[in-house]
Amino acid sequence: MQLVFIKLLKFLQPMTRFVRLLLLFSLLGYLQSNGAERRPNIILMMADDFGYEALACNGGTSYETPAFDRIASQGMRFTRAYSQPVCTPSRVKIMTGQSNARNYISFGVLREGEVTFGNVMKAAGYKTSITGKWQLSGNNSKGKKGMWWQDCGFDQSCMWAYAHYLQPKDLEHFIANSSLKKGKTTSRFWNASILENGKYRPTTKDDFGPDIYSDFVLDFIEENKDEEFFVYYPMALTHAPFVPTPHSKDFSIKDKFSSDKKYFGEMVRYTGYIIERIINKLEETGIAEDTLVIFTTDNGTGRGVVSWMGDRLVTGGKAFPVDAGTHVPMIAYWKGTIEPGTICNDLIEHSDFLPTLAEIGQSKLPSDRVIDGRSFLPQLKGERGNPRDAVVVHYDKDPDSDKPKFRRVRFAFDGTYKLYLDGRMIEVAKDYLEQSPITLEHASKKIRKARAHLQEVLDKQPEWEPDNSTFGGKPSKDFQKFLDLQESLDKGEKS
Ligand SMILES: [Ca+2]
Repeated sequence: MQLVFIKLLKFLQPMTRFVRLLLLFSLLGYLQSNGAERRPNIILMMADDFGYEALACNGGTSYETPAFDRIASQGMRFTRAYSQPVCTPSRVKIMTGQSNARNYISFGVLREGEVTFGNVMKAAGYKTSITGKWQLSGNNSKGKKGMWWQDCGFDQSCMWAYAHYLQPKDLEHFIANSSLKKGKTTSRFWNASILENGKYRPTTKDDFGPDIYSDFVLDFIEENKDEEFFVYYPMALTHAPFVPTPHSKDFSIKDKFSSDKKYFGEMVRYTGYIIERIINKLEETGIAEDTLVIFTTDNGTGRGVVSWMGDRLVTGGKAFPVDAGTHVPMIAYWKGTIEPGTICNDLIEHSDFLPTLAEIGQSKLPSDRVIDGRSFLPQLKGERGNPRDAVVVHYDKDPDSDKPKFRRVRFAFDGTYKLYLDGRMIEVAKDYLEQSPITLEHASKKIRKARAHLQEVLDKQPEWEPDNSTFGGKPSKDFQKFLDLQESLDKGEKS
């Protein structure tokens, strides 16, 4: 090797400095592109309205989730992943790696000019695809513009289309041919309204949207098995309406187009079936070891759905900053890299995904903005990494509203204690409904220390003085309903 190098230097000597440098750089580039290992593919799946308690492998006891349990036993299960309490806030946070305090402006809107993980992975040379639900292109009611998936780095797409995504003639066609009740404009499940690579794709009452979205992912894997790719799959399941799946038994056509909470568990189970289909496809195409699959969800289970975790009753907490609204499942599968059956207790929040993906893709993070997340790639590889000591949730679903439906809150949570910006401190596992804040008067040294630490975390956040005056110091109407339901169920259980 040394001899080759000396010969090379002798060969380069008579040339100008510029030509020498040019040759050296081309050689380095050649070695890098040929010697470098293939960067892993990434498939990120995020279900809709699906709390931690829904999975048997997380200790849930209401539903059978065999596919999820198998995937967890072959991969890594995260016990402390936290989302925003509701859809768009989570979607903005997971895609941009930033706290909502920095870039969330309105429901249904991803602010123009944002850099998403789609942009980051595409810039790194990945083939990209998105499938499922978007909800970020603007809200007609408030006239705020958002971004479309094409602007966010996604080359291929197969999306559930809200009415305003469709051209008037396509919407007319959909309404004329759909099995939905009048007034319901589009469907995400049976007889789904779909835009595939920008074109309206007609479906029938026998087509189940989640099958179409996942078939699209399977085709994308097949077509790109020799490339480096990133699939973002924000799933339509398990949001309302609660409908039977193709695996459900004895259901009528009416059941397909109405909603009954009894189907929630079957939708959960079907979500696992879809993930397993994708993993099987990776095996079949021989790229399972080159592909990281991550499953998580955007927020807690829909309100009114009641589930059990042993003797703990959990009512769906979507849209509330309590545990039932923000504690979400997270499972990673990566054959040959993740030690099967690992449990990771590190705190994870949605902002951590973008830096993790960027590190895997060896791509650059945007340098002109603060990224709040930190990569959990080391943990996936079984290393200690740089786990966070608190998750921060900044929640203001409707910053542009004078009469918000939900309280505006911010908290830091260390996995045991939670401190709100307004000073309330909660020990989560002892007070899931957050009705008995800890009083400092009787607080132990340990609690005082935790509080000081969480206060420090909050102090590092952008300044904010939320206006909650419309609530008059009381819980919001919806939160009161949630508390009442939980209380009546608890009583029923005890009597
Ligand atoms: Ca949601």
